[in-house]
Amino acid sequence: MIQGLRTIIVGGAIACGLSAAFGATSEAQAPVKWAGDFGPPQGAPIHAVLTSPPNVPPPTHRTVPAKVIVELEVVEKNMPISEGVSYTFWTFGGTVPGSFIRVRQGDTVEFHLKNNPNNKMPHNIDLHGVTGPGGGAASSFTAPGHESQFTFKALNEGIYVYHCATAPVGMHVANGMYGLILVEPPEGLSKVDHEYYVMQGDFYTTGKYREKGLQPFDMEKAIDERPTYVLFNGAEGSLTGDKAITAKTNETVRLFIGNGGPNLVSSFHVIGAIFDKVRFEGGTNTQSNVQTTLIPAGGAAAVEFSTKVPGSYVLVDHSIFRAFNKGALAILKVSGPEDKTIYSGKELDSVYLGDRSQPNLQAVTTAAHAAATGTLTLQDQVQAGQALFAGTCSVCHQANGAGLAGVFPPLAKSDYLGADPKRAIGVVLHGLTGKVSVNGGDYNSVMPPMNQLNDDEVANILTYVLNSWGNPGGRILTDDVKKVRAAKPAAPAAAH
Ligand code: HEC
Ligand SMILES: [Cu+2]
Repeated sequence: MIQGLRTIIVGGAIACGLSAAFGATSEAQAPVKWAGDFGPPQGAPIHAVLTSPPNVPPPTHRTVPAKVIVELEVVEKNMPISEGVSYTFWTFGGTVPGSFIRVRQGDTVEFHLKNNPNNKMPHNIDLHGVTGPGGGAASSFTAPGHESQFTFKALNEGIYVYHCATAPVGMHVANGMYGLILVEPPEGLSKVDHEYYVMQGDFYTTGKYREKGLQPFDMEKAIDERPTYVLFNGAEGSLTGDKAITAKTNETVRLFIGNGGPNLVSSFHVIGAIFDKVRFEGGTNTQSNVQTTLIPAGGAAAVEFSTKVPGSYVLVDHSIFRAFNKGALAILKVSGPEDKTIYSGKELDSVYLGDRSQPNLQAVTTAAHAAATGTLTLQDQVQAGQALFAGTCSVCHQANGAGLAGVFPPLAKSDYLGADPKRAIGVVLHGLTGKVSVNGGDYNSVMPPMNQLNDDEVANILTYVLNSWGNPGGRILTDDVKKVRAAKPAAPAAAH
């Protein structure tokens, strides 16, 4: 009875949600606890239509909750990021942003995350539309050549970001691991002539803006929040020229605009258009007559406007250097007859084209304090190193150092480590690729450089490793790390 009351109060915010909830309750004979839960899925399971940007799947046109199966594959691949410049993107479904997913509020979503066997990294997915730990991240951690499955009920309607949340999280996001999932309200969204999918992201390469060739990821720039590129849909020119999105005059356009970040907040603006309606922050409320809408990193909005005058409308991040000097520029081309009463002519086209997780922090604090007082004992180092290991290395080598057969070599009793403990410093700073043999097992994979760690941190992590899980003991000092770092400049944090 009390729970029923709760449904009424919570559901009262959305009239349609309320009536649908009631309908489902009486049919299914099961009490429904939360607004947005319209009872068990009905009918045969449906395979979700996934689309690549800038396309959006069609409306579900459903009036009852269904079981929806989503199959998403993570693919690591080289793609152009600008003219003559390529980058190793990590993608959900082969594109940046990842495939667009569309479900209806109340749907039960069975999610399959596949990690392509040619990939080098483990990945997972955190969907902001999920109610549950990590938004699914906890249940979807997937090694290369594996598949994970978890199920959630889409309780809240809205337009939600999803992203990879595997450590180092910032690096996975910076490499393009984000996308959007739309949870339609039960009555669907209002009909429009065009829906498009555009997502902003900031990118960090060791070379300068438009420096040619395959450009590696630059962890230092990422930490300093100094992007080389700020882009819509993962590449300069992804939505200009022949690839511009299009509409005719006197049509309605809805843009689902996401911001994957990892760092920047977008001041999203369409030059020459006023948004009639904005679902700001992706939520239920709308705002009218908006010029520029803020889209936080890890957030999204749906903007709507009508095309009254033909011409090229330029989508920008109005933090304007990003548009003209870092690539944050896309075009909506509107064709059709002029309406001189609204606009006289003369287009503007040519003018404008021109993780640290808590344990880590604690560890750093402990170590910094210890260093400041000159009391960094072996025990201090091991303790600081343990927390850092948990936040940095355990995602691959596992918390108990056992690794993952055939994918990540063990650090526990590692004969590779035992043969020469100090070479582990180079492994952490510069990464490791190519064939290695550890305890009789062969590995031929990639460990990305961890050169975001400072000398203290590397020393402490390795001291912890050497003193754990039956390893021989020993100590790595900050000075040892300093020497290795100086001897060979840290390779860019590339992961290919
Ligand atoms: C993204 C996954 C990943 C992370 C994170 C990672 N490693 Fe590795 N590590 C690997 C892989 C893969 C190899 C084997 C590389 C190869 O096949 O050439 C490896 C190899 C090693 C080796 C040499 C082989 C062995 O087992 O003794 C050491 C030592 C090592 N890693 C230490 C670390 C430490 C310390 C950290 C944290 C600072 C860390 N790794 C973080 C994936 C990772
Ligand atoms: Cu990932």
